[in-house]
Amino acid sequence: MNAPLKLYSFAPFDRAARVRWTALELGLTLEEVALSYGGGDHKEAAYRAKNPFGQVPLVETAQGYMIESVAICQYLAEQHPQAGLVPALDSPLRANWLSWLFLCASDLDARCSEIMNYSLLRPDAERRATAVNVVSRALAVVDAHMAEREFLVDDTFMLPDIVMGHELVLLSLCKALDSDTYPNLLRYRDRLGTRAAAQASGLFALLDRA
Ligand SMILES: N[C@@H](CCC(=O)N[C@@H](CS)C(=O)NCC(=O)O)C(=O)O
Repeated sequence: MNAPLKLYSFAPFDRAARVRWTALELGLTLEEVALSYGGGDHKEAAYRAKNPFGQVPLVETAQGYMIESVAICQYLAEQHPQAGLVPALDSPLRANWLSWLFLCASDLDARCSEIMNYSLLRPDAERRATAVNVVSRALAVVDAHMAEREFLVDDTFMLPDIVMGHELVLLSLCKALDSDTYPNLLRYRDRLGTRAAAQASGLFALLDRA
């Protein structure tokens, strides 16, 4: 059996959720290291020696420490290509797959993070409203994209669905994803949540408590 993948996180909803869900889709064994955000574990010298940015997620791989949630997910998915989360380099799906993955990892990630901050972590109604308004333009496009699809790329479950799924759960926790405005995204989110690995990740259980 391979050594467990050591994953550092704060909570079930932070960006480590993407790594956890990906690892579970790949059938990897995880060894979780829970850091205390409030207690400032991530600011301690011992942790900063592993990740000088003082953030999670962080994983320990055979090649050393690795940071950046989506990079970690892509790395793991490429190590296990048989799971089908990543198309081969010469696949005609690769360009579309990369476009969706980077949309999730850049613009959507930044907007969801703002909404999370201004809704729950440092509540600020005005800034929250601005962030919700900005993200609404992109979400409307994704909602239309999902009108007649099950998954983002080639109607096949792949890595961009995990990152998007995480962001949809965060938006839901912040009450920024209503079913009247985004009916297709809500159905897509719930479809993702039925996957065994998604359930085992603990991410979707948070919706029951929201
Ligand atoms: N782009 C990074 C962002 C990492 C990040 O911002 N992590 C948050 C938790 S989701 C964090 O560690 N925040 C603590 C801090 O910045 O002090 C990634 O995707 O991994």
